[in-house]
Amino acid sequence: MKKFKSKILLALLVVSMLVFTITSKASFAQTPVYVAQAQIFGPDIAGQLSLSQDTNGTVQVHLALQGDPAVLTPGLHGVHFHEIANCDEGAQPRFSTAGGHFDPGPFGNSTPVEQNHPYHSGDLPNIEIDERGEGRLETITSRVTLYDSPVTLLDGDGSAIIIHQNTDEMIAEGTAAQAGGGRLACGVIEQI
Ligand SMILES: [Cu+2]
Repeated sequence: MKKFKSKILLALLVVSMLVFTITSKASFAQTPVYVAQAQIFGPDIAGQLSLSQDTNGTVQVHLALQGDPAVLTPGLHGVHFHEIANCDEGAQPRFSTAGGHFDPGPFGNSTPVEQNHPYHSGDLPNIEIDERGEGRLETITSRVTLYDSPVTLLDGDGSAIIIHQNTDEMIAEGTAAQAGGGRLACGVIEQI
């Protein structure tokens, strides 16, 4: 009788494990993942941005940059999402067509950049560039989405990523130079 009971228990265990495996696989398959990318360019600089977001809300940010170390100098460079998907290298100043920092609201203020900085939706940590002019930034942000929402990067006029000449010192109500200064490189963010 004892043996029979343990066999039933074993059978129940196997069945419940099977059910768990099947249902967990099904729920994984149903989880939507949103992805976007940008090809980054600037004088003597190239790079790649990859973004992905699942239903837990955070956006995974993978940024890789390579450039002439005389331009993309070793050290920390400011990185932000900017409010318009327009990277015009010939604009004066360069890449000003991308507008200010992405900051849709409800109390958003992208221009001048000092307002709301470093609390803009589009503000990101600096990227560290090495002696060879190369660097990677791996981070997350919960301030933006890749799906339809009040803070989606893929809004009517799209968004861009900008790499700055200076370090973003993350100073509230500081100067434009303290928020990164000139624009070295830009990439239009596209859904894939
Ligand atoms: Cu910026």
